[in-house]
Amino acid sequence: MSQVHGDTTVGSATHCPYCALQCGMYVANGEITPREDIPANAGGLCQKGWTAAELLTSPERITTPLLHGKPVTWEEALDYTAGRLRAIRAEHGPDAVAVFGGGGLTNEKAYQLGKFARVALRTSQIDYNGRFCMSSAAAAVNRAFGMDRGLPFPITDIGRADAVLLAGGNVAETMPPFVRHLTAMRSRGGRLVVIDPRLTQTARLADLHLQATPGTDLALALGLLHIAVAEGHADLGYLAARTTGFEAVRASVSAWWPERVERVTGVPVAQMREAVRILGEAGRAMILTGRGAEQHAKGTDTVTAFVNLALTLGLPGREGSGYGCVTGQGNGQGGREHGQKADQLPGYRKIDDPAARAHVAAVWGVDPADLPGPGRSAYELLDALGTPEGPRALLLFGSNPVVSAPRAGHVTERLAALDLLVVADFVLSETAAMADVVLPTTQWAEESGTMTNLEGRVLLRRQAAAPPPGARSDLRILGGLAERLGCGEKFPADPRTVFDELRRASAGGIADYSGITYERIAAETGVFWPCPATETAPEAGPHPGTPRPFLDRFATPDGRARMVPVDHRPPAEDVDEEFPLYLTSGRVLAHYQSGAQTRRIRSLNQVASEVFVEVHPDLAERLNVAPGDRVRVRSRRGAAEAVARVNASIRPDTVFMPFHWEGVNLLTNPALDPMSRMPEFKVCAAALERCTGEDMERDA
Ligand SMILES: Nc1nc2c(c(=O)[nH]1)N[C@H]1C(S)=C(S)[C@@H](COP(=O)(O)OP(=O)(O)OC[C@H]3O[C@@H](n4cnc5c(=O)[nH]c(N)nc54)[C@H](O)[C@@H]3O)O[C@H]1N2
Ligand SMILES: Nc1nc2c(c(=O)[nH]1)N[C@H]1C(S)=C(S)[C@@H](COP(=O)(O)OP(=O)(O)OC[C@H]3O[C@@H](n4cnc5c(=O)[nH]c(N)nc54)[C@H](O)[C@@H]3O)O[C@H]1N2
Ligand code: SF4
Ligand SMILES: [Mo]
Repeated sequence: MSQVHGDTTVGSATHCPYCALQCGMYVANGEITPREDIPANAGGLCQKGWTAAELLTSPERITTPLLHGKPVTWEEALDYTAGRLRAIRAEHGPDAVAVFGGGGLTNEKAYQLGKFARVALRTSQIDYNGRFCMSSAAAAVNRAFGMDRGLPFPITDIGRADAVLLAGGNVAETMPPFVRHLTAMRSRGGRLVVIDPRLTQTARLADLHLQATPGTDLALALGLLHIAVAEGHADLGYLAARTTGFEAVRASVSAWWPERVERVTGVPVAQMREAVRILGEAGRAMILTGRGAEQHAKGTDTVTAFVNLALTLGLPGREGSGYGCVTGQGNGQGGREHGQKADQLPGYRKIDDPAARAHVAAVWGVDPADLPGPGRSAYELLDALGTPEGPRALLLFGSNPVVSAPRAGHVTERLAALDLLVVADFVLSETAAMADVVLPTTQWAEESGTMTNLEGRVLLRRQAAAPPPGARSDLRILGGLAERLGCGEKFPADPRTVFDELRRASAGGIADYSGITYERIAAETGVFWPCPATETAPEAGPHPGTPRPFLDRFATPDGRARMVPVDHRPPAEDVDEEFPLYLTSGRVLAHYQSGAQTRRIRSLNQVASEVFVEVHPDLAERLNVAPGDRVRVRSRRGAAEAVARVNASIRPDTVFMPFHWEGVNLLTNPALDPMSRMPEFKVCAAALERCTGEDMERDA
């Protein structure tokens, strides 16, 4: 599609449909080439990015609405849906209808979905899959810094650091072009430390790999902090000037002497000391966390412990140093700012804050008293579906919980118990296949909108291809439903119109987008939030955006970072005789998330076509398992079969399964973090055995 003169929303320069790196790419006539002008990828792409256009024209694409599996017209699908929603609401009240969103949705969609729930449905029951993603890091940095921006610095700062500690992130497989920033750092003499129970592709790049037992990062961080204090690396001047609470934190780590931490984590004392030396002696250092450290029932406290370590070393708010969470989904950052979260209104406002309610209600043209309060968090919402107290209808945009939710067998039962399940998607995902109504949507390259990448840089995805007849954008679908619910005028389908309203709704909030326009993003290759509109002081010129928000002060009332003492505790479910192995989970390069998209791309599916479990050779020998054997992995929640991959890069007490296929989430433990409501995806107790001939016959 050629550039329409003067229209910034159409053109070949756009961004990848997948992860939070949001690599810049050109899409023209089905061909993808990388953009050089976007710093996150600067000319790089991973194989998922290179092949992303294939799904635009895939025969597996759905382009006709389905009602109970049968093709129907849009009028029929929307009339039916709105009629059922009205009936369910009339019989059971507004909270009987729930909404589930996704961190892959554009800012405009995430905003509109939150508004749709509160204004068109008047339900409190909305949450999204970001709860399963970076919510623990978000809770921890909100507590510490008063603001949650994944990386509070440009990604290129990483290349200029002298040391990086990466806890539980495998960027070599999850964001391959990210590696160039780590390589840039190392080529300048900087050092990389990685914490991971597996010797991953990322850990292979590291100068030091701490191969901790799953679920023990909190103890490890406390141990590193203990050593940092004992060896004189605490930056007392910085701590006095920029933080509160250090004394309590110092007292709380005194009991975490190195030998004790070694017993809990399996990491040798000498390696801990080396890690602290690398960080403590670096001029500029960074501590980063990924899902490995965060997706635990103690994820918030674990991230807090790493933040405390960073603060003790004097890193956050110093140019070139800091703490950051490596956000995951394409719009994982923006998706958590604009109101699709149960407790939230646009601009990263709290839904229970009267001033926030008044501001947003004015933008929406409703009475603040009519806005619902906070609803259930993602897993609690899924768990309540179809129960006497819970929602009876669910509208789902941008997630595939049948594969990706913890204890997915149970979640699938809950979805089946609904009176109405409506799924908007462009493929028939495992979840869409269960739906009463499937609404076929346009895809990333066929629509425009903004995405906020892992740095907090707001980017413009331009429309680069024409949508197939039959598909409608999520915004148009929401507009069509709103019209039938009597408030269509409040739900325009044009992304720019929605963005302009989002700007007003976010004005004055923590994530203030009011000074960001499509034109500015296009001209500047992105704008960092917060970026307030400065119309009140025109002589000051437009606000430049905020690449490094903490240089002068943190976003807390007194401007200081809050250090909060935390303590280690074992996983929600520890190993025992019956379930003697730690089971952890994560990703492989070729597939994205639940695989709904990438399992439908031929070349990616050829590289990785079935679920496997990684097993250490010693464990394999003990269990009489050979490479390639079919094995059964069991937990207290269920059982799943997988092909054994025997390799020495994993701890002998741990097995790993990717979650891109149905399998591992039949086993995972939905124990939730008390603050973030994050489920414990990254550790549960499991057992493994070779499948017998009988199993194979039964499965055949
Ligand atoms: N290829 C690919 N890339 C992706 C995605 C994808 O699905 N596929 N998804 C995107 C999204 S949404 C996200 S959130 C990011 C996630 O990006 P990452 O956080 O890098 O991904 P994971 O593979 O989930 O987990 C990272 C590592 O944590 C390790 N780990 C497991 N348990 C523990 C533990 O207890 N402690 C520690 N320290 N480490 C542990 C695992 O061995 C794994 O290597 O990736 C994004 N990019
Ligand atoms: N065991 C285990 N489970 C995990 C994790 C783990 O590490 N281990 N990680 C968790 C994490 S970090 C995440 S982020 C979740 C992700 O898991 P999911 O929430 O299931 O994410 P996706 O697989 O990306 O599902 C997105 C769905 O929405 C569709 N879609 C994509 N874009 C759009 C759009 O713009 N509009 C609409 N209507 N549909 C769209 C896609 O086709 C796909 O079907 O999984 C979590 N589950
Ligand atoms: S790293 Fe992420 S954004 Fe970049 S091409 Fe791969 S999937 Fe797309
Ligand atoms: Mo994620």
